Amino acid sequence: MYSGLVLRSTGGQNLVKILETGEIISCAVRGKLRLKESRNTNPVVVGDRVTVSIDNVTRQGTIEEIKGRRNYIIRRSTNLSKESHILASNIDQVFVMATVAEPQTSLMFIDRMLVTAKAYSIPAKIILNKVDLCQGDLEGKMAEYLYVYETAGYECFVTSVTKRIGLEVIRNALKDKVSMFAGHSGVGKSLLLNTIEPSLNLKVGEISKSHKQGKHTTTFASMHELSFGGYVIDTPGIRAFGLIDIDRDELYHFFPEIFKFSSECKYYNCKHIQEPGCRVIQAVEDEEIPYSRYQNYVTIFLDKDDSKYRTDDYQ
Ligand SMILES: Nc1nc2c(ncn2[C@@H]2O[C@H](COP(=O)(O)OP(=O)(O)OP(=O)(O)O)[C@@H](O)[C@H]2O)c(=O)[nH]1
Ligand SMILES: [Mg+2]
Ligand SMILES: [Zn+2]
Repeated sequence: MYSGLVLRSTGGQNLVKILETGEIISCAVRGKLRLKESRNTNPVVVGDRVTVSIDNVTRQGTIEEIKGRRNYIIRRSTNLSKESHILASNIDQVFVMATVAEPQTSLMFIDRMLVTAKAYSIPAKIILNKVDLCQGDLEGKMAEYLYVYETAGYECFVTSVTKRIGLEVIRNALKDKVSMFAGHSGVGKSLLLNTIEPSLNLKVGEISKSHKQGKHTTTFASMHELSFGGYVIDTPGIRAFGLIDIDRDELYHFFPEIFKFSSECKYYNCKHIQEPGCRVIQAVEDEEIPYSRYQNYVTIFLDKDDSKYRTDDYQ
């Protein structure tokens, strides 16, 4: 038996790096394991640590066991479906990549991704890409995004991948870590990774002229080893991010700056919606908490769609 790291998992075939030998082989999944995990759309996910047996003659591998996941990031597959989907597991940090143009990422989309990362205890950082396109109004918009997330306490990187601005500091942040990249289609995830590590040769798409959006060029998540240490996970563009597994009353725990002020609220079980003596609301008025963050907190809190708060126990 060998220890493996899942680099890719598509259509029943899994690309696994054998840690003892460094060899990368294709592996099937042992039938009983598929059955056990059948509630999930994909039993094996990128980032999984697995136990593998290898046939001496064919060199074909079989995944015999999935080791316990240190963490994972999950989302509802689509807005309508109740299905959930693990994007990747055993992640050290997630980079939420956003752009204010071509395509435009909303603050709500970023907030939902940040809530999810926080709920799974995965540190999140924000990349604001395509700063080269930001003139006039867009320059102001970029500054607003930067203000919102820096005030909220997140580390932000402003970049232009095509003009090679701001990339060195990201490269340094990737060293020796497992980093996942997520965001809408077309924000530049794959091009950024190719630029930092040219040997990756990931497929890069175009922006549609009419919709100013990406064309879903990356179609499956894949993990790649970096020559200077660490791994990156490129993921397909996400249209909308459905939250799951979150207890409504705990939602404020996942907005770090709201959580920080909540201990000073008058009522012990304050939900920070309209309670008297709410320190969070005071902080919003004093601009210590960005208004958009608070507004999105309230919107998610009041959202009637209960499936958002549905609990699933994956492991
Ligand atoms: N102007 C400008 N264009 C960029 C920048 N970064 C990426 N692009 C362009 O954006 C387009 C999409 O880039 P990709 O790397 O394929 O985007 P992606 O996020 O991987 O998209 P999906 O795989 O569909 O999720 C390409 O045409 C890139 O050249 C940038 O900093 N500035
Ligand atoms: Mg891509
Ligand atoms: Zn409060």
